[in-house]
Amino acid sequence: HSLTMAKRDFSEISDTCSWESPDYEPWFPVSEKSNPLTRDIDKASPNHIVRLLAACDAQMFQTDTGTIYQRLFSDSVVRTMLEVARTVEQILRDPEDSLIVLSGCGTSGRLAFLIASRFNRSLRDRQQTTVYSYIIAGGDRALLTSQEASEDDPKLGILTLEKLCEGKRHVLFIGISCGLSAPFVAGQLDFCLKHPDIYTPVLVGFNPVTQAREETMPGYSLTFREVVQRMEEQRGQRAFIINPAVGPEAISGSSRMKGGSATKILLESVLAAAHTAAFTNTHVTRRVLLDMMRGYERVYSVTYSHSDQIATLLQTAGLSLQCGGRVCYLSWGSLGLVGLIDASECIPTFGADYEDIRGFTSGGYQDMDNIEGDLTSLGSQFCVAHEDFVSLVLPTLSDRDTVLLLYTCHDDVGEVEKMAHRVREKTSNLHSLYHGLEGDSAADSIALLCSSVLNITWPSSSTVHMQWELSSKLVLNAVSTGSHVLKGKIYRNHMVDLQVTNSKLYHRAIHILQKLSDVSLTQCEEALLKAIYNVEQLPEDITSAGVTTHTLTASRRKRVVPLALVCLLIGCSLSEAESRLESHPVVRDAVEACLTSSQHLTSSPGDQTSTNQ
Ligand code: F1P
Repeated sequence: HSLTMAKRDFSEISDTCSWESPDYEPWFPVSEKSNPLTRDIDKASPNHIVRLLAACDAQMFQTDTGTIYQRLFSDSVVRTMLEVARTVEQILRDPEDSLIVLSGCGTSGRLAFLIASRFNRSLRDRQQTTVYSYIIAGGDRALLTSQEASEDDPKLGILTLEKLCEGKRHVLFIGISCGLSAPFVAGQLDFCLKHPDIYTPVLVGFNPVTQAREETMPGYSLTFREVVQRMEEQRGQRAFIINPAVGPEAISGSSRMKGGSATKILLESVLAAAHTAAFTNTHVTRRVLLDMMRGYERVYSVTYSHSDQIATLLQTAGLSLQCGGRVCYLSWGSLGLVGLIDASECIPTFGADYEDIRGFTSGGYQDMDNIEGDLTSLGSQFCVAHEDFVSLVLPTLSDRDTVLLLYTCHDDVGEVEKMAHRVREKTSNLHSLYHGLEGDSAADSIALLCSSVLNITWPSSSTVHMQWELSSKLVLNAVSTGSHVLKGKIYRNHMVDLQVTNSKLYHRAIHILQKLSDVSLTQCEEALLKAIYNVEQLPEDITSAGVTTHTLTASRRKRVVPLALVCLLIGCSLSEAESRLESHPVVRDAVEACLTSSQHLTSSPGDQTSTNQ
């Protein structure tokens, strides 16, 4: 029922210019293309934003349309998933000296952690040896903050993998890079190919192999694409590539959204199918795998059948951000990590302050089970327990702030209610997201304290926890993305004020500048470098330096892309661009004001299409 409802609801949003056409932004891989559906998301109402996000997410489950792109349910993809699941199954049957490593950068590393922890917990519950481990570029602090520079280092990837796997006889290495782009992961995959006696590499990403990144990697002789080509030569035996296309992100390049969701769907389906087989003494079948994937498709539909409530949340969060307030996610149990992850991604994605959207989880680090343990001593940003919320945020909480409770029927509802009362003393802007099972009823006492309630009911199943996580991820992604759209952080469907902290983001910034200013890539790169180094002329030592030097410098500067854009649009100096940006603190307004005045400058006096500001 809900599936048809979701399909009907979003049918008005249709894609007149398909991203699958070979002529559509051919210079970009799918993961970096702009989604034709969301071209005007920056001007949409909260309700419409949710509908647009739902339509984009629906692309994850679209079937093969006969183009060059294979999709989640394509035969070739399911077949490879099945092969990987069988390898996992073998390891589960004979776990001695074996390891399954999930590795990635940024969101991909966070999901590696989330998935590895979940399946280790499931092994522990069965009194089995744990076999999973994770690697995130930049170490555990990257679980909560952006450490994107390590992403560019293939040798660091290799060293970390070697150290983790010391003494192992068999390692199944799952490298996740949504864009088939992270050098950290490419180095690890290449290392695995060179040691086939121990390592079997699996690559998970969402571009065709022909769109893997071609740029040279610092201190390495191969490109990501060349590593993938070598994997292809071994494909199906000693190397596996799972790379369906899921369509461009709603906000261009924001792979934390569909990229992250599809990673979760793919890998959890593979691992859950392997666990079922190993512990029921059967073999992994295509049916079990497909059932899992269809289950996730239902999660998508059920979640977005609550679009109106999601829109309410997004609107209230947007209002908080607009008036300098904060948004806090207070989660219990397994939803804790999902909240922490979504909140922490706002810093690199939207240039947000860590206090803008912040997550807290009931058990703090005790529940997280991360390799490096309690990270609280690293600073306030790493204080993630409910106690921290009570001491750091609660005292100054007001109606300007939004608080969202996230819990399920498996959590201690009494605890949730206690917290709801404490928050309610400070703000009436309290909301809840609750996942329950068919047959049980949500706690009315909590609902009475909240100004909006989103209750989702699920049929009972052994994998329902993972479904709750995905559902919560979709809701929170919509809330954090939508509220930043409402704050004016997005222009069309581009995040213009991105942090240029690694080479992928450096190149993305140049392409955004090119798209919006319509001048050559070379001119855009020059403008970007001037903004990064804060110079009006580029000396030889800057132009001859490498991208790593540029991104290191950029990480200490603010608003470099908007600055470069204003310079390009108006042809002005950096200092003039600075003052123009100061008078338009909202990036979208600044861009629009410049576009209007540049149109005015270039149009003939009688041109009626130019708008005078
Ligand atoms: C990894 C990643 C993203 C992050 C940002 C920089 O991307 O860290 O998670 O949001 O875009 O890159 P990928 O290797 O999964 O493509």
